[in-house]
Amino acid sequence: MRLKDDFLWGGSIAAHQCEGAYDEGHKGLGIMDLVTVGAYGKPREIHKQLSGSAHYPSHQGIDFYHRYKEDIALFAEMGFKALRISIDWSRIYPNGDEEIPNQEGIRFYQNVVDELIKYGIEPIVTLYHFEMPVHLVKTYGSWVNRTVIDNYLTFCKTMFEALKGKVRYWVTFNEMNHLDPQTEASDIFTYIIAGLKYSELENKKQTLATIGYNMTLASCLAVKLGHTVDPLNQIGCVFGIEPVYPVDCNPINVMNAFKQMDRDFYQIDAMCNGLFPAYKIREYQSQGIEIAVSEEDSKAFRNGTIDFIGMNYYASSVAEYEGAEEGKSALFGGLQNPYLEASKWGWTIDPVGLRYLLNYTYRKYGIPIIITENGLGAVDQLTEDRKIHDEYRIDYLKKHITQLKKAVEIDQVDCFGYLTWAPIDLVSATTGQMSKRYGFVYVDLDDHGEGTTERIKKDSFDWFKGVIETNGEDF
Ligand code: BGP
Repeated sequence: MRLKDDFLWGGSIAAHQCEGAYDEGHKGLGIMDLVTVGAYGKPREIHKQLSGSAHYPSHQGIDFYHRYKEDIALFAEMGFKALRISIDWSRIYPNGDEEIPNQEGIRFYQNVVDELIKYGIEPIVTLYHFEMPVHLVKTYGSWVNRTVIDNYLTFCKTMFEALKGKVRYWVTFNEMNHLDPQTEASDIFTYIIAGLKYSELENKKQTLATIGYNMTLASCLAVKLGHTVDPLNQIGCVFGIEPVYPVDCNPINVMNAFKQMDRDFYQIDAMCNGLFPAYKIREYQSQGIEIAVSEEDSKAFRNGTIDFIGMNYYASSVAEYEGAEEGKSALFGGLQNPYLEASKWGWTIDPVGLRYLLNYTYRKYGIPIIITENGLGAVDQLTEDRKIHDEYRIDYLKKHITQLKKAVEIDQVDCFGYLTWAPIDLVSATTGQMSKRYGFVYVDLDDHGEGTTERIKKDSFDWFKGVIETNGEDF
């Protein structure tokens, strides 16, 4: 079986990483508007409020807010079939809990979606990609509080209605799976997902479990809502998953790897099986964590199963030896795999891991999967004649697409799209850097926000165009 004729080739971007214009169009302050750029190897700083001397990359992004037409035209030139965007919650409800939405924010996303449709590009819309209004964190304590679920649903309803008939594919959340009470989290990760600093949480395990539960519940309720607004809506959730390999074949280490990888799946279990998994509740109870699933919640899980799974895939990890304090992902300085190379930021490059993950997930749930993010963060050199020869990026993507095709053609996985992160350079989520570049299109901006913002096609631009033209048959 070949890739489907309507296979969705394209890319993914997120509002807070590309739009900029953080205080235009009556936008409120979002949590990512308070995070600075990090130096190499150093985490980004998180502020409680705007501080004059700090440099906040999200304040200008790559100015997509004003230049979206130009950028979408470039995606169309590559022949994109789909673009995944996110809606910045704080553009629609500046504080998150108003009764009336901000029309200017709605209009902006309607315009972006219309622009995509103009070129026959399928919009895929993420409703939560780390863009929570700061006010919701300050007033209600973020996802720990169920009031925020109601606020989120109000926001979802507004967008389902505003884009009805134009958007068919929706994503409730991006990567809610990174918070698990079993693992020591980094400040930046709990902050990105929920606007809270890990080191400042009082009852860490209970808080992370509650957030994980409430977000899962919110996703299920949003799925139900979206299906009610328009039964034609296809609604999924996106997870950032790394295959976790055992460090050797000692059974205890194999068990260790299983446990570490399994942590990322309980929410997908809930969303696909229509039931919050009993094993998770029992595990929580054994650790003194209380999660109570009411009758009403059970009904919400039952009625809110997803239509597809979105997978963000960058790297695989190696589990620590039994007895090690905790398992760290390769994304955050965990053990390196001696068989694999890694990017400058230490993320392992593992194309076969993509085939493994697609197989693993499809066999577990049997519903369609779309790769919602995959790409290589690298430092690109602009030559004197203003070109970027990014053969390393082409090599990375080529190898991953080859494995994806094996998963579809040999292993019969139902995968309906491949979206690269990110088709245009934008601000990195974990580091805040511009110099960690992913795009087919170079954006002339440095880590300090200096530059012309000019867009320049890299060598990978024409290469990816060819991939799409031949539906992945020739590249
Ligand atoms: C994913 C996020 C994206 C994106 C990507 C790359 O986890 O969904 O928002 O940023 O990672 O990460 P980074 O930008 O830190 O290189």
